Amino acid sequence: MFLDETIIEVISGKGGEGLCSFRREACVPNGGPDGGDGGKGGSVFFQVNEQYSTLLDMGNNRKYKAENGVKGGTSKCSGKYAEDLFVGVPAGTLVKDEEGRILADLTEPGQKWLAAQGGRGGMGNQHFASPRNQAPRKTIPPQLGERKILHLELKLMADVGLVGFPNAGKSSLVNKISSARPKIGDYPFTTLEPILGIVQMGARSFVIADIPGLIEGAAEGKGLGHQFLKHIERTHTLLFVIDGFEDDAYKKYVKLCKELAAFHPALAEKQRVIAVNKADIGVEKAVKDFKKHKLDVLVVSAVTGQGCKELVIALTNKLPALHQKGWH
Ligand SMILES: Nc1nc2c(ncn2[C@@H]2O[C@H](COP(=O)(O)OP(=O)(O)OP(=O)(O)O)[C@@H](O)[C@H]2O)c(=O)[nH]1
Ligand SMILES: [Mg+2]
Repeated sequence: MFLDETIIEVISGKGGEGLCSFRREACVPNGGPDGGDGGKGGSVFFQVNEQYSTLLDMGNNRKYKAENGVKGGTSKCSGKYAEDLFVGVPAGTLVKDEEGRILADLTEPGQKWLAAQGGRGGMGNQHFASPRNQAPRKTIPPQLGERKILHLELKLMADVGLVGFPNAGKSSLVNKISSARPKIGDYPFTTLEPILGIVQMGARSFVIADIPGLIEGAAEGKGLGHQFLKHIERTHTLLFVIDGFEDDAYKKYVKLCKELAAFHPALAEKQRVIAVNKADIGVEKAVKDFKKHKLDVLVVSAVTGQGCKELVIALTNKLPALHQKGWH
């Protein structure tokens, strides 16, 4: 259900041509054949890169082509091998062919998979002299590169989980800051199952999970949200979404914390960001209450977009160090 997918084209390099040439030196009138072999074409490999968490991190390049091998030289010199091309993919990438057959399941950091084999270099005429033919013009042509269309699929794992009471505006925020378009409604329990969205910020991206609203007693099984708390157990950060228009917003936050701790103490210990939503209709009282309790909050409006950029930056700053490498 939560699939990130893309289709890419990989093309390996053609081998270099083998050369047909003959030794020419002042005192050797009929020099033998000395055409060198062509270099091998570059192969295309996929390699798991831990800095990537979604296929978007691969960038917009949908075509990966390795260089061709270089033609053989005179004096039996071989042409240069082309370098292999390594394409970074996130861990958990499944590679399929156009018919949907699984070709590779790339899970381990650093794991490599040969996506397209570089072509063998051609053979120069140096190899074909025989007693009957001292001046062969024969060469063996190089192998062409391979061209493949590959389908990449990634089962997304959420980095950030949204928690809040029904109607707080979780789905509206997800809608605003991510690629997902969950349903929004002015009634509780609009969201019935978790939805994942990708948030992109510059060259980096992360995954957020919108889950149904929690209600008091969720830990004992009331409402819907508790069934889905397990979906956010593996996230590293929780985004608390609070309806700041409500007078008892701070109290609701405390209740939410209690519910989470009752469900699983580890949830209460996760890093958190608190977003006081609905700034466009007035959240001053709520913000004051949070301040009184020395809690930092971000004031946002999912409707006008106020504070949403700051929210994305705050969430990005919570990404584990590994994710931040290569961040620019
Ligand atoms: N004025 C205003 N209304 C908002 C804002 N964010 C959400 N809403 C409204 O609040 C209502 C609930 O929004 P949702 O995004 O569906 O809330 P939710 O937290 O996902 O709700 P559940 O899925 O039921 O838990 C909708 O009518 C939204 O239009 C906001 O920033 N300002
Ligand atoms: Mg919702």
